[in-house]
Amino acid sequence: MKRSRFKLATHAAYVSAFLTLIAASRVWADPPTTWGRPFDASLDGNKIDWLFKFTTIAIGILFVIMAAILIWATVMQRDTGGRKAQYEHGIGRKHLLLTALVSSIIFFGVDGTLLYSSFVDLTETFWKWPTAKDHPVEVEVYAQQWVWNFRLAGPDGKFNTPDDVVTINDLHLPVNTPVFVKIKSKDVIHSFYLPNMRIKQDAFPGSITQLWFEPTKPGQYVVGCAQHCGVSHYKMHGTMTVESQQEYERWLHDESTAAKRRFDQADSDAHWGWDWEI
Ligand SMILES: [Cu+2]
Repeated sequence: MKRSRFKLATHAAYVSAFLTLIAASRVWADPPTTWGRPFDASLDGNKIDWLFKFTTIAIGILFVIMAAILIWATVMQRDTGGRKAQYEHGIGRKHLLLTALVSSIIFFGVDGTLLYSSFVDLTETFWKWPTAKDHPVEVEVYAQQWVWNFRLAGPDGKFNTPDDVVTINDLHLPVNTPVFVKIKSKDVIHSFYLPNMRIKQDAFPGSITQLWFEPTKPGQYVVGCAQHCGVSHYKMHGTMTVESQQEYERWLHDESTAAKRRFDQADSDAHWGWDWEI
């Protein structure tokens, strides 16, 4: 009897390990996959992915340990002879210390590592804003129900002037160049989301938020809104085209020439840009 229970417990452990392996393989799956994370096409997205992987591994290990204890308790300790279950509240100081030790290892080992790594990533990368010497591409983003408005300064380098390139749901960027984005909202709270860049930032009416990233792979990527912002929230998405420096400059030149031609001083709705410093 004892032998068959042991067999059952072993099989259950195999199934748990197998399921965990499948889950872990999804974390590592390289692009493009039909499910799992969108692939990372940015310089620093790997830092975010590391946090995902660490969290999955830690939770996977804890899951297997907990499942093994539960399976052992329910299968191996099953009452077959009319014996009543016994329980206890823990025996004194020794059990208390053991509980405190296990909790501390999990808390500081898992949560502590995540907190520390996030803090380091933020201070050393994501909040280290590009300066003039990094020559970033500067973009103003104006969110509204339910489109993304993008503004590039054009050849004069100044925002809100006739040569600005203004587009709707269509962002063009050069590859391997830092991109500094400042965001505002016209109406409600939106969230500027670039899944392939592993970056996301809320857009508020009345204040400016910012983020930066560096695309490293040419291609077309989704620009999403990650904040439910009204009935047509699901329609609020655009395209980010990452291209070579030459292609980008050609596009910027053509668009800027066309923008100057159709500039209308009286069209106040079109002049939503703001001075970059503010
Ligand atoms: Cu939105």
